[in-house]
Amino acid sequence: MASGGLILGAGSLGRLWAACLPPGAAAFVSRPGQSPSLYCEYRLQTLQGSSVNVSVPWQSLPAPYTPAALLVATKAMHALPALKGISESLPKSTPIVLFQNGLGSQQAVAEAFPKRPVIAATTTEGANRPQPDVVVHAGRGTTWVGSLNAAGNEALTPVVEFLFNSGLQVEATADITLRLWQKLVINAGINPFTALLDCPNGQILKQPLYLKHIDGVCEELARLMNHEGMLTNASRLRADIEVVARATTHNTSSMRSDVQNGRATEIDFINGYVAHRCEALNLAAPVNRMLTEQVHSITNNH
Ligand code: NAD
Ligand code: KPL
Repeated sequence: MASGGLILGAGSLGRLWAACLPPGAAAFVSRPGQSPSLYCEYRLQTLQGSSVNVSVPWQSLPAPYTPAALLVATKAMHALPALKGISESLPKSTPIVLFQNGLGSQQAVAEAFPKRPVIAATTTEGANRPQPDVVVHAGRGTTWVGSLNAAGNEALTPVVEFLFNSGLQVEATADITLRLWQKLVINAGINPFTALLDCPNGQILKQPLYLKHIDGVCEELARLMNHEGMLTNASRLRADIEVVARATTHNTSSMRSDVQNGRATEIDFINGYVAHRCEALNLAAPVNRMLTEQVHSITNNH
């Protein structure tokens, strides 16, 4: 394990990466006070439908080696608090690789740790956890990886080489912010509607709530993206959203799943981020604000 990596967050995505990396290449960071079981044991249901037993060590910090990377696989609202809880025990040279959807959490981490290598990843791999000890690899995708600060630039190639060992498709990018925005657009146009309508992704497309508000969502997104230097327009964004809604027509979105399971959603980092950024810039964002409030009203995460 001299060059092994660590994973913070043993949920669906963290368990997918841990299962795909070679045995011994990754360990989960144990929480302070966690009961000392040596291994996290679960089954991975592969894309081909087979079931594989996986055993990943729990590692308390500081680790007895310098980790190759720390993959942060918590939800967006937990990334910064989780990192603050362990940063004293993590070598300053270890790259922090952020896998959160949406925007806002990555910038908060980069600001909190300006001297550490901070890298963001955005993935279209799909994983879910129907039972505590089962992870389903639900869809193959691509993981884009790019640095968020100067220290991250130097760490990018070794991090990409580390992630390559998983056999998942990994691509380095010089503009991770654009990739994060592209994913945010898809999530902003699908997730709140699936949560509010309690339906699979494809079913939103004919629903009055979606038809009434999707152009407003996209106009606000396009205005903000143009302001931030990304040339786009609302009809292009709507087309992108609808391609993904159709391609994932039977999927339950992560936000619908969070609502169904009584968990906090990532709405504040998706439509809420758009509303907040627009308001700070004196750009109107009433539709993204309304969707954010509506999702808050059906959950408890105000
Ligand atoms: P998840 O809720 O299944 O897993 C998050 C895990 O983090 C949980 O096990 C939680 O207990 C753990 N956690 C929270 N705080 C912690 C702490 N302080 N220390 C250690 N562990 C802590 O979520 P997920 O589906 O794995 O998603 C993680 C992130 O990846 C989200 O931002 C999500 O949007 C993004 N993402 C997920 C997928 C996917 O297919 N699951 C795909 C793309 C992006
Ligand atoms: O990323 C997703 C999510 O559920 O969060 C989409 C693309 C909407 C697929 O379900």
